[in-house]
This record gives sequence, structure tokens and C-alpha cells, in this order.
Amino acid sequence: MDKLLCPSMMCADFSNLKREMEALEEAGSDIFHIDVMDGRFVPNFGMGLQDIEYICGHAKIPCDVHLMIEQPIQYVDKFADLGASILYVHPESECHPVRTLQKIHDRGVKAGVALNPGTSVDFAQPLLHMADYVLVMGVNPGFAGQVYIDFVDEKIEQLLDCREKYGYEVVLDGACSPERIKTLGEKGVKGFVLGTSALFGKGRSYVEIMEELRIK
Ligand code: S6P
Ligand code: MG
Repeated sequence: MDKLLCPSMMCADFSNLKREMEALEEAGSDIFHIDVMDGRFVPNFGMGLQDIEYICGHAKIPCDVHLMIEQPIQYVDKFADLGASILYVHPESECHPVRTLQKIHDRGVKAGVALNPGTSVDFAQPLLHMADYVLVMGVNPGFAGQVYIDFVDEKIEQLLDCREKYGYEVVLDGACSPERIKTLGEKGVKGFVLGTSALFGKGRSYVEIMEELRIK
């Protein structure tokens, strides 16, 4: 099956979000990736509820919401109501992450477990039973444009090995360069969050870039 290409909307041009969304859809994006930060779980803020409401309300493709916040369980209903198809939570962000994953499924939304570079597969192992997706962070969460942390490769291998046992798909977020998308796509990584490394600010059309990413 083909890979999932998921533009990270915090990297999009907000001066004309409508046009930007249409161009990304026309280029064949599979999922809009929406980052939510609370200034506590990560040292940054973004994206706002109004942005998310607009994107989820106007998108012709599914939207995922990556919750880089403390106590995400408090906001599952909010993001489910806004139309998220996948909700990603970080297991360290609260005491009872299983309850949060249950709540996500109860709302009919796919559940994703997001793993920071410093979070091991062992730490998250019980949650893998409930994960539809595992979002591996290739960088520390909170910012675009960072350098890939090489030791994350080992975690990706571990997660790919257990994929069939638990039935999740692996998605990479952070520093997804065209080369990395090719190498890891061939190994079985299903999805890639596209930020500044592959898609935005390149001075080329999204159609052209995405075509190349699919062929590679
Ligand atoms: C930030 C966030 C990510 C970034 C994306 C940027 O931690 O979760 O989704 O927006 O990774 O991509 P890049 O290619 O600039 O690292
Ligand atoms: Mg993200």
C-alpha cells in the first residue's frame, strides 16, 4: 500500500489558508497533520481552536490532531467534535493514558500513541494494544526545522518488528526528508509528517514535490 503523506499545517502559509489547503489537497495529501501545543508539555504554543475548526471544517481529506499538551483526556471530546479522524497523545502527558485511548475509541476516532525521542517502546508497550497508529518523533516535539535524532532509527525498527502483533501503523513526525521517507518507507513506515524538511518553503509547487515523494 502507498505511503501516507501528511502535511504539517503549522508550517503552512496562514496568509491564505484556504488556498494553501486546496493546493495541498490537489497535490495528493492524504491527511492534514495538526499540532496542538500548550506551552507546558512542550515549550511552544500552537495551533488555535479557530485554526483547527477551519481546517477540519473545510478539509476534503481526514485530519489528525497531535496533542502535545498535558492532560489530553480533558480535550478528547473537543477535538472529536471538531472532526479529527485520528488523535495522537503522548503517554507521559497524564497518569492514565489507557483511559484516554479508550475515550478516543469511544468517540469513534482512531487512537495514536506519540513517542518522544526519549520515550522507549518498553515504556509505551501496554498502550500498543490500543494504538491504531504509533507516531515516532524524529525530533523533540514543539518545533519545526530541527535536526533528526539518529538513535530514533532503532526505535522505528523495534516498532516495525511488533507491527503485526499489535496491528498499528508507524508514522514518522519530525525531519522527514525525502531521503528518509524513501529509506523508511521501504522498510515499512506507513506515514510521514511533511514539514520544512520535505515540503514547505522550497519555492517549488506542492504537486511537483509530492509527486517526487510518491515515486521515490
Ligand atoms: C512539532 C510537530 C511536528 C512539526 C513537523 C515539522 O514537534 O509535532 O509535526 O510540525 O515535524 O517538520 P520538519 O520537517 O520541519 O521537522
Ligand atoms: Mg506533530
